[in-house]
Amino acid sequence: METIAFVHFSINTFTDMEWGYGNESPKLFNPTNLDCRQWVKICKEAGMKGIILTAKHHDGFCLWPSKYTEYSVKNSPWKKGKGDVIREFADACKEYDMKMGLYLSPWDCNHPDYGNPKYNEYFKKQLKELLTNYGEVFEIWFDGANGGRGFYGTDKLHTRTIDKDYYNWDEFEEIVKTLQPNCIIHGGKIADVRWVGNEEGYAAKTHWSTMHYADSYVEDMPVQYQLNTGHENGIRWFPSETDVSIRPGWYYHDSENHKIKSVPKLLDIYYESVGRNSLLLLNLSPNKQGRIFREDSLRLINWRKQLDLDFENNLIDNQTNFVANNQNQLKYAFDGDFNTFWKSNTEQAQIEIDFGKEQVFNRLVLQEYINEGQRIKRFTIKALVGNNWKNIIKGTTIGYKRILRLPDIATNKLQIHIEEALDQPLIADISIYNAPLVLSSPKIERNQKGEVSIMSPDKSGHVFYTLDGSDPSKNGLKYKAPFICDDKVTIKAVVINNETQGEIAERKFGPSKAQWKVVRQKGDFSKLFDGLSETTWIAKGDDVKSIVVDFGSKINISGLTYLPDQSRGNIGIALDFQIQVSRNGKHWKTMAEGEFSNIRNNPILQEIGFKRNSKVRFIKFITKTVADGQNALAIAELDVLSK
Ligand code: FUL
Repeated sequence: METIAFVHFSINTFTDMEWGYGNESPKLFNPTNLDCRQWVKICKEAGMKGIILTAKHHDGFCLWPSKYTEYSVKNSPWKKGKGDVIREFADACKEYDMKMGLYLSPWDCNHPDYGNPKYNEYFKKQLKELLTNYGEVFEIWFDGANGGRGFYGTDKLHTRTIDKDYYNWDEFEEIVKTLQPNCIIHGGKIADVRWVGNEEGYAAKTHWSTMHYADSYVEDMPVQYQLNTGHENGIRWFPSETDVSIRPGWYYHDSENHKIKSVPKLLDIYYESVGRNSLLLLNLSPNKQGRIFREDSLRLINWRKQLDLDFENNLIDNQTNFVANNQNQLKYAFDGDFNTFWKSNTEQAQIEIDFGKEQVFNRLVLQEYINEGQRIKRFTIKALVGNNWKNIIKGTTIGYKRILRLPDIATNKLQIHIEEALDQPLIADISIYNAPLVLSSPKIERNQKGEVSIMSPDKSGHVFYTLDGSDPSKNGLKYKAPFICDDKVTIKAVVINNETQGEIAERKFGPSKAQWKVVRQKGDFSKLFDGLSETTWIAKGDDVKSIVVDFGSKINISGLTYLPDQSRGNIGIALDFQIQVSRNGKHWKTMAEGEFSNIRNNPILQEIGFKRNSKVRFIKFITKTVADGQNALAIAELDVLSK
């Protein structure tokens, strides 16, 4: 299927949360203009082959009028309690010939029985409802996040944990496979597809569709890493799904409207998921109206348009000649048909492609015939440059699809050397393209001194910017070198190359940080305030669970932002917070307290707003729990909110 969509829409859309606690009133669910047809139509145009909708998220609120709970659309004002989002969604999918999938969270913060065995019965009944009443379901998504803080039908926020055998997975599987024999299961012990190990949108370059069963995973290696690469000798066909959101969060938040991923970023995600033998599951977040926001849909459609351009013209045509170690049925590797294949007679293989004239290319698509497994382990691509064969790139796995993104290469001839494989390679298809240039969206940064830099990897073209929130244009300010702008400001920038314009980047900055210091602690604090998400302050030790910042003078603030470590290892992620402020560094007042939702899997910028503005000189960020029990607290950037 290559690309499918996720839709996160529920009570969280109305409470501005990522993880609800299960006590949010169903009365809050009231989309003013819900239109599932709009979601499906956009996804169809964006080339998605299926859509998975959150029927029930961790808060327990049901988008359908389940017979087994009152916590659903039937107690919401939407359509006077007579509505059924799943029905509307199913009808829309049918109308547009789109495959329908459903997400059903096992974790349920609303249900009083959650945590004791009885809850399994409730879950099974809900599963049956969803798999019986709405037509064919191509995938059911059971989320891995399980147990935590919620109200669970009480009036107290508390934590419930479950043991590892809590769910009756075998019974769930029987229900799914009986009611919907073709339905793919994500999650739990009965999964058919695996999570890719992150929510950032990438599979590892070496990516096997095979894995061992969980009890044979490699010890002392993070599970997330193993999911990201797979196991070369895994005995189980367990391909991955790369789930990532078009926005920082999974649900819609007004505050993230300027953080929708750019087309170049979405292209990177495609190339690092589909292009690495994974399936892309890209999330959309309908807003309170119940519609996908204009900007998100434009990004999505423009992304697909660009992909269509990238793969518009296969440079392999009637003029192209091929030679291989085994000439027999070689044409099947070039017929654009995934169901036919060329089989090498040896485990090492070599294919030469002769264009018959010079061609410029920058994309090479390789596909194995996976019906008989994934076999290729190592390969090298060579091109004839002048009279010499030059190594262009070395790679490892291929699988269903591997897309190599290369700099422009001009050549008459190309060679694919398969150097190592688990068995004789079966090549389903090879195609070659010359994708057009896509201008990047520039990166805007401000350091502690207030110096602003605007960077773009595009050598051709110039950067233009504005400081007043308006859209930059060719006639506006042209960026030449870093400049000082040390106050609250919104900066927008764009790359323009003759008539071609990239996507506008936008950053909002708060008050000056020039005088900010950290009190009573060691370490390189410059990393906390340098405006760079890739540098991180790390404090090791059990006792380091807090940090105090002195602003140098009193400033007016309305909250704090915390950017967790952004490296792929994600060290020292705080799971909860308490924020205190002080005018003098002696008397402290607590302004906010709570847990970060989904921060372990999706360590995006966390914004903690205060109920009131406060004029203070000191701020203290305290955490009780660091992810994975680590003895370290790491912060890529600390900043304040100021209204
Ligand atoms: C995660 C959940 O906790 C998020 O809220 C989201 O639904 C994502 C797809 O999976 O584990």
